[in-house]
Amino acid sequence: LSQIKGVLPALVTPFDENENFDEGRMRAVVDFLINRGVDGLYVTGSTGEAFMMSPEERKRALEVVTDEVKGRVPVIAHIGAISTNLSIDLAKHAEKVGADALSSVPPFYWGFSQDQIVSYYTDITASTGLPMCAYNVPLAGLFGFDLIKKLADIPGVEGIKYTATTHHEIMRIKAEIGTDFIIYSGADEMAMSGLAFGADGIIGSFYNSIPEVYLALNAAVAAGDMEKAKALQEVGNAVIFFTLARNPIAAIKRAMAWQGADAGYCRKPFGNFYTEAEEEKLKDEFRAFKT
Ligand code: NAY
Repeated sequence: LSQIKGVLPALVTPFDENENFDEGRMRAVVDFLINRGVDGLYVTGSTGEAFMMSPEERKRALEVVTDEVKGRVPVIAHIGAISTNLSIDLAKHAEKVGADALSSVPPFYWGFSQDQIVSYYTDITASTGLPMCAYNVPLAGLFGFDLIKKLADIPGVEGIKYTATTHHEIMRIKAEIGTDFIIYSGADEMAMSGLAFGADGIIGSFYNSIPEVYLALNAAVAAGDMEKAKALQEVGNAVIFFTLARNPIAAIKRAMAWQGADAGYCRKPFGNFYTEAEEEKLKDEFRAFKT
């Protein structure tokens, strides 16, 4: 994971009007983001609507991405599922089709014990030669520092995608686990503090639609220009907080379409902006939006 740093969109998965995976749009989106300078792609995560897709569809989406990327940027494949066997199947496939790293949410829904979560990551990382980035996200149940330490001891677990907002823990991970344990900050609205507290990169939904803001923010933090980073974070947050109140993934997909890469539509029960009138209303609301 030490080779994968910077700004990585948690890639959207384009679906067409009938909710079928849209390979053409997927390829166009990948090129659009690489041309805009992103440092890598995080595929079939929560922003990629993975949990609304069948395993076959997840595999197909990843195949299309790695085929289109052709090694231009690193690809992290999110292979998380509740069943270890299913995750292993997805992980092996990800390795076969050329992903550079794996990531996984912990098994969720039933409230698994720490031992069960450790076994889950141990079994998956043993099944391939790819590095694993564990995924600490409130939606799947936060780890807590003790569990992060246990996960970091598993051979192959080389880092964490840290989507919790307790950024002081980023410092603690670097101090107590080690600076070579790679951390990606996952809350876009706090990208500046994640990076300032020591994260090696940022992975998030809004790097699909406004990557330049965050590429500039990442560079500003690296250069120690906190005034500039703060100003950029404010620009990003205006977009984020507007969007979060309005079917965020669908709105991000339309915002990409307005910029030349039509990312299609979401799967239900997410809503969509299908008509021109709906899109115009969204644009009007955004013009009128004050943070
Ligand atoms: C993924 O797996 O798609 C992600 O990386 C998601 C990261 C996002 N967090 C969640 C909980 O969806 O980008 C963030 C998030 O959309 C943003 O910070 C706005 O809250």
